Amino acid sequence: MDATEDPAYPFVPLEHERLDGREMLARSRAFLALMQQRRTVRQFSDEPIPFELITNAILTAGTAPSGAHQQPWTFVVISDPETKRRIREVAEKEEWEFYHRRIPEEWRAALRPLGTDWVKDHITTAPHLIAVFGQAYGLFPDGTGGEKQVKHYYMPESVGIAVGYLLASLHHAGLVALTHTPSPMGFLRDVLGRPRNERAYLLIPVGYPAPGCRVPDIKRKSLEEIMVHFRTATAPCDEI
Ligand code: IYR
Repeated sequence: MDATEDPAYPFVPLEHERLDGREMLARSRAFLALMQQRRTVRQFSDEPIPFELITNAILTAGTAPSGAHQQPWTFVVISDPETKRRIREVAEKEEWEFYHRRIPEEWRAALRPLGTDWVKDHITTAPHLIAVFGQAYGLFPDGTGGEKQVKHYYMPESVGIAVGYLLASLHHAGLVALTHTPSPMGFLRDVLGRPRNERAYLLIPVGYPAPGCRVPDIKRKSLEEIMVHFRTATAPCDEI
C-alpha cells in the first residue's frame, strides 16, 4: 500500500480536461491581456457594487493551495460606515506617524512615484473593505470547554497566493482594489474582534474607480528581467 491508498484518506480521480493546443494558447494570451490591465487604485467611487462579486472573489481565494491544505485564512468584509470610519481613524493615526516620523529616507524615495501619503480616504469611500487575516495556528474547541492549538505550515505563502486569486477575481469582474498595508496593522484584529490566532495581513478596499481616477505611469518588468530559463537544445519547449 502506498501513501495514496490509506482508506482513512481516500483519493478520487482528477477532473481535468485536456485542451487543444490552440485553445490553450488563446486562453493563456487572453488571461495575460486581462491581467496586464490590472492596476492598483487609490481613488474609489462610493457607488455600490453587486455583493456577489465579493463573495465569489473570496470563494475564488479559497481555492488557493495552502500548506498541508490548512486554508489558514479569514476574509472579513466591512460594508458599514461606522466600522470603516473607526478603521480609517486608527489607520490614519498610524500612517501620520509613519510618513512624518518613522519613514526612512530610502523608503520615502521608493514610495514617491506612487504618490501615497497618510490620508486614507479610500477606507471610507470604497463600498467594501476586505480585511485579510492569516491564521498563525488553528484554534479548535478541545471538547472540555478549552481550546486546542494546531500548528499551521507556510501561512504567509498560503495567504499571499489566496490574495493573488482574490485580486485576479475582482479585476476579472471589472472592479478595482488596493492592497493596503496600514503599518502597523495589529489594530485590525482588535477593531474587528478577531481571535488571537489571526494576524492582519492586508486591508483591501474594493469598488469602482472614482470618476477621473488617475494612476501612476509606471511600467512592468519585461520577461527578460523576471525569467531565467535553463534549457538545452533537446529540452521539450515545443511550439504549437
Ligand atoms: N503603509 C503605507 C506606506 C506604503 C508602503 C508601501 I511598501 C507601499 O507600496 C505603499 C504604501 C501606506 O499605505 O501609505
